[in-house]
Amino acid sequence: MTSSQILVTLGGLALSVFVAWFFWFAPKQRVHAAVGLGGVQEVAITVKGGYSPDVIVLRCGQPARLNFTRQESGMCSEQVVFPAFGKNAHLPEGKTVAVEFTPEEAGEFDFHCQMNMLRGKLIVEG
Ligand SMILES: [Cu+2]
Repeated sequence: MTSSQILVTLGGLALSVFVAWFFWFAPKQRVHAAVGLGGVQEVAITVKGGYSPDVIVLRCGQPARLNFTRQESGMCSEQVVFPAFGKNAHLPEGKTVAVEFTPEEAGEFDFHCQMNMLRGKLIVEG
């Protein structure tokens, strides 16, 4: 190994550690949906290296609209999936895409990118 190879390896390691920290230990942003016109609970979510906010509190039995705006071009975050609600959406860069559904039962439900790398959570309160 040359010294530059070692540097690249160390840089890669440092990056991996940072990514692991970022996904597992970084403080989560928790947000309650605001109820707007027509009783729709709405939240704006920015997609950039993750979902922000990534913990969203919704009320049960009320229609919800999550407005995703993707501010990056990486393939990873191109798609957002809500397995519990049978929903997914394509997120073109720079556009706001609404995902709409009505949570019918209380509980915690994950949403994630297609590869399950970026993750967020919906907390539905009864
Ligand atoms: Cu991904």
